[in-house]
Amino acid sequence: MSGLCSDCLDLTDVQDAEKLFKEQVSAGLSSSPKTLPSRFFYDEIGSRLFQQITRLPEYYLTACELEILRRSGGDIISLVPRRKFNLVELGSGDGTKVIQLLEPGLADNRQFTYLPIDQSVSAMQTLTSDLSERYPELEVRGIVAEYGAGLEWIRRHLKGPVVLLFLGSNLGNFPGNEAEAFLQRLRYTLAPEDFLVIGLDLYKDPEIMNRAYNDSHGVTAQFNLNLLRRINRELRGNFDLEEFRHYSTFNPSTGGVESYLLSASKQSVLIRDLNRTFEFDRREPIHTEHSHKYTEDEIRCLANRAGFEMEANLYDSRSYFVDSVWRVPAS
Ligand code: AVI
Repeated sequence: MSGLCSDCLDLTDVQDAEKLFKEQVSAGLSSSPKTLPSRFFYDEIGSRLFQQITRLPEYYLTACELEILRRSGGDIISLVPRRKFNLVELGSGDGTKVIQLLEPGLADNRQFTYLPIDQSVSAMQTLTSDLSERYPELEVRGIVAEYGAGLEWIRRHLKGPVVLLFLGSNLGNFPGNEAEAFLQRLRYTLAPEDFLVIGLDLYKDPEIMNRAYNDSHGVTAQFNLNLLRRINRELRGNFDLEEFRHYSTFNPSTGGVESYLLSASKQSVLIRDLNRTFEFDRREPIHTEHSHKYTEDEIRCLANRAGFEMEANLYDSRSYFVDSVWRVPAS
């Protein structure tokens, strides 16, 4: 554990993270079809590219959620009993969204601590110092950690009611049944009458979804290709980024936008730290991300199965996105 920024707690285990990256790259590129987990997108460069994606006109998700929170941030805060509480955010990013809850909370003289959890030290440093400068009266404590370690810290250390924000359709990137298991973990972290506010992208016209993952500026392509750049840098790989192409498309059978990197030619790639060479056929895919798009039924079912009660569903004006407010039942 190390104190990298004054208002932050750093729970990162660097050795563990490096080991996991190595193991998962090796397993993913040895499997058929080849895969690389999307959780590894977010090194410093990837986190910056993702922030750029959120500002693209085609990537409607962020603008829709911001619209919802601008309108209803104050209502979410008013659901919490009038005593000191904790506003926890998993995967906090640049803070643009949470401001829509912080401002009404502060304006209403509510007592609370804001605890963002994010893997990126630099993103956390920027966020906590920006917020402290802008709102000197705000109590903020950043936690630099993977979701799992961050949640465990929350479960052990926090006293008082919790509102947990899990925004941006981040749940949609969990593979298959891991999403449900993760929601159960969130439920276990929370106490009776705590709230989870979960942002989910809704199933809509595939053309709209396809445009969001194939932006005209090529930022999403760079974001996807950055996985290979990261392997080159951290595991001494020799991927030629010009020899791989970004490909994303909605798949109605899986209910998600599936993203791939396609090999432009038959080629061999050496990853020195793995002591291995991987062979690629022309147009062979590496599956890099599943971005799930939810139906209303799926959302209801997820909430029930994880043991939450659905309190409210907040939609943007086009009903592209929902912030669903779930409560842990009273014991
Ligand atoms: C973070 N996550 C919800 C984004 C998504 O939409 O799946 C990541 C992303 N991938 C491509 N564009 C954005």
